[in-house]
Amino acid sequence: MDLNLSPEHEASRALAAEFVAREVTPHAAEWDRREAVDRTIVKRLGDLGFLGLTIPEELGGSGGDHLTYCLVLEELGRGDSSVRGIVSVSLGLVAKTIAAHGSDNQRSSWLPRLCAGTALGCFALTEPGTGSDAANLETRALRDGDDWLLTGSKLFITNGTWADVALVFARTGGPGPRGVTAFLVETDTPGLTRREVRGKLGLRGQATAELTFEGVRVSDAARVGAEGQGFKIAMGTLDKGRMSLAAGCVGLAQACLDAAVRYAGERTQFGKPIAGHQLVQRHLAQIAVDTAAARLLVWRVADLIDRGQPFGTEASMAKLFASEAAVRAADRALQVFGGYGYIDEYPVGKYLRDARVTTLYEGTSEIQQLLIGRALTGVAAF
Ligand code: COS
Repeated sequence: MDLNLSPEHEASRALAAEFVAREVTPHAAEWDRREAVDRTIVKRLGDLGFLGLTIPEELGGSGGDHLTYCLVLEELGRGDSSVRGIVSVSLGLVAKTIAAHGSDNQRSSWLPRLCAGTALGCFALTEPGTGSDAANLETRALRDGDDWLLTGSKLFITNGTWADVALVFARTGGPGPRGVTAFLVETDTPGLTRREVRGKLGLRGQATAELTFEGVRVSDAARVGAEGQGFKIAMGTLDKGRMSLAAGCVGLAQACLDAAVRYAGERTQFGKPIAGHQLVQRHLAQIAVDTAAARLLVWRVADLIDRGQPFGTEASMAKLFASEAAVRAADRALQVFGGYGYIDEYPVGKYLRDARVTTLYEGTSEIQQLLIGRALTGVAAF
């Protein structure tokens, strides 16, 4: 591939590729049609160590560096974005936050299960009224003796109906980012109800939910980090999450390239395979360049993290470019397929539907551009 990867990196990627070829790709279209991936996939992801990557083994994880994580996420994204999303959220947004900010008790009670795939996590930040403007979230946590009572609503929560634990961001203080605190809430706590969000354009296999909190009581031991630190925890988590999503987008774009090249070799028009038509080759070349460039941007972020360097702006660049590259790749692949791309006999229509959300979630393309712009100029334009 593009860089001289170590044998360990190659082995992790090969393991993920083999798993995807055997257990994901053959089922992806059916999961999409029935709007649910097979839930047993969660345990399989845990058994293979994919839900514990980068979490130290002594905390129940499978170790490995962030490049390994990105290689695996790329392969999962190549197979099915809904499956990739399970890992991005339960590991990338929840387990990693517990590892970084959780108490000893939170780490020992959740990390072994989350990493093994016997429990699943969801990240409850977005609300019906606050998406990009996350610092103004309205879900409240009020003190009641030694406990907290949570009231409010969270929307578009990946893994929401499947999760055993939700990392919830709620307002414990005044307005703005400094009034937000993070809590780990078990999803069977009384007062917490979950509703599946149906009718999505893509990611149909993924469990996406609205969570409603009506006086949900949690003890102070459920608080993650200090009071008022929740927004910083969420933003730090999302920086790495953006890399994970970008890695998935690389896999999606690669899947588009693979499908389009294969089809261009098989489909004949004007007396020759369409691969022999210059304008078709142009589409293939553009997908290939987009995919390779996105991959290198992702690997740069992984390398920065593994060397302990700042990486937030680079993560925004990778997320912005890779998500838009995935949408372009899927659109071009569909163009190569012509009418056959428009029916679900072939996978490219699903790729386009799955790709489309990636410029929206984990920070829209517009938010990424504002973050990059602020880093360049020192001026916040939001
Ligand atoms: N890591 C750690 N701390 C961070 C941080 C990061 N990446 N980004 C911001 N912070 C801190 C800041 O340092 C600041 O701390 P102080 O109060 O000590 O100064 C605080 O958080 C507030 O930061 P900021 O002023 O930048 O917050 P804003 O509300 O102005 O804007 C944006 C933040 C718009 C960038 C943020 O809300 C954002 O990223 N929104 C998109 C949300 C998103 O991705 N949603 C998808 C959810 S998951 S599907």
